[in-house]
Amino acid sequence: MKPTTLTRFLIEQQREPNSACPAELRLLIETVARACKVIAQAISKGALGDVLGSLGSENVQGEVQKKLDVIANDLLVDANEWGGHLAAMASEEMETIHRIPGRYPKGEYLLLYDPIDGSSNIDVDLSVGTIFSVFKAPEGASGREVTEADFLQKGSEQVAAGYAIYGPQTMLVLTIGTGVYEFTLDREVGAWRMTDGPLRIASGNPEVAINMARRSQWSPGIARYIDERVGCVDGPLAGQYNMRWTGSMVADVHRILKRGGVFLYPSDHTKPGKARLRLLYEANPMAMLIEQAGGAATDGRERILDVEAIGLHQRVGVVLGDPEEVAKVRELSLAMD
Ligand code: AHM
Ligand code: MG
Repeated sequence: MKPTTLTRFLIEQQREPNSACPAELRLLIETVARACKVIAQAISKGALGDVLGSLGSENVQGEVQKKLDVIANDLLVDANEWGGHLAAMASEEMETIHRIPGRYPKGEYLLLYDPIDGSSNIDVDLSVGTIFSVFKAPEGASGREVTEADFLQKGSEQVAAGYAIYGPQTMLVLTIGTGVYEFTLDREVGAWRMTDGPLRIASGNPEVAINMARRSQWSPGIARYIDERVGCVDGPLAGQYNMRWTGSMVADVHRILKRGGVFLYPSDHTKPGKARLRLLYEANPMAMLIEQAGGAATDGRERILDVEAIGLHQRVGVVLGDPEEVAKVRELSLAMD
């Protein structure tokens, strides 16, 4: 049997009673997926396409922009602004929101994305990805100018979330709130074909993903959790766990969705409010995917999807994956921090 395509999957979801996928959302997801194909094409050309290296510019967060950060951002803007399904969009690479130009019709959705997640891996041919999140614009936004405040919704309000991963295979992993599905890009025909789903996070896989170089910034609870498993503390768990860290959240989350384990990028305990990952276009969409696959996603203590959004580029600590491991982190954090 031929695997279902993304298009067919979405149309069938649209036909469900009380569908989570109205036609406009389907068009939006297909547009993002199409842009990801073009991004995949650019990435795969590498030096031959003159897309590697840095631009010398910085984004709003003071990070040096890679050529591909900007190429992918522009591709997503160009693909999404004319279709009539969006009210506005926002990205890691744009200081403020991108409103739909007056010459195009406006739709009812808000799109947020990280065009290239794991940028530091681009030039060394390791996996990178595109992460996206979709909200509905608040009631009444269609009759006025969309503002940044319209994007400051809780993650639990997301109507869709997903990522494309540009690895040995190019894949799209998607949820519209009805489970998590994986599609592999069939390059010969240009179609996304379903290759797995609904995904369920395996329990009990002793694999931890964390950047050990940030140890001095961890809270005592996080340090204890790691030390007991992969550190130098003797105890029943010593030697039982393995560690993986790719430097691409997309790749680490993909591994967790496929075979379990836990991912941690905690906030900086020494500097209140400081963290690495962004809430609206990194933590929220990954949290929705992880929860939809039976996992848990917290900032160490509280559910990410309940975190109040106060800024477009707000950062947050992230602990996600196997719900039992996430619960252990929470327990230690509550007891020790
Ligand atoms: P980016 O979107 O600018 O690439 O940053 C996010 C990435 C995540 O993919 C990854 O988990 C993390 O940053 C790696 O950070 P570090 O270099 O501190 O290990
Ligand atoms: Mg990122």
